[in-house]
Amino acid sequence: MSRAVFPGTFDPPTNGHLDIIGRAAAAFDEVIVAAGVNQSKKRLFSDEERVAMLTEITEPFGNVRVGTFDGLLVDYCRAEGAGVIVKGLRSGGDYDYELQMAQMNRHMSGVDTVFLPTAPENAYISSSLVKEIARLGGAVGDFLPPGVHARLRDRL
Ligand code: COD
Repeated sequence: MSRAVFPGTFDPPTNGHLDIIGRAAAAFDEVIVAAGVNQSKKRLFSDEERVAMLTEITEPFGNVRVGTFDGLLVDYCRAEGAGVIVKGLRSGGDYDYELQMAQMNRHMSGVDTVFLPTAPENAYISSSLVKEIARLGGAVGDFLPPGVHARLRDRL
């Protein structure tokens, strides 16, 4: 059985994340969407809120579950018996950053990373930009699953 982990901050989850989740779900027997928790970066949404949003948007997929991790990603993969990490790539910049982590993670644990190229229509979506635009009064409904959009509107 192939089990993959799709890790991220997901603050908040976007249509770009959701596309990668759906494609990973089609490629692997089981996918764990793992939200990093207790990390130093300041978040707009709490750990519980990010897990709730991820649980809601992954509900249609029968082979996806949501988890949280704190510490090294490879330790979480080992604990969950996952042999693959899934990452989405939007650009050469993402690739440069992700390649180094993929090689380091493989060196540490033998866990390999599979990169999925973003769908072109999601290539310019990032959680940070969406939050900035929303804070400044811009429309972000095109970039977010509806439930996530509603939560962001409430928050801001
Ligand atoms: N289209 C496609 N993919 C996308 C899009 C989009 N529009 N937006 C984001 N993605 C992808 C990202 O490329 C990434 O693969 C994933 O979705 C999650 O993105 P984010 O921004 O929510 O999360 P990140 O990149 O901040 O998450 C970083 C981690 C938490 C995964 C990383 O810091 C980590 O592994 N931390 C654990 C500590 C550790 O093990 N450190 C050692 C590393 S070698």
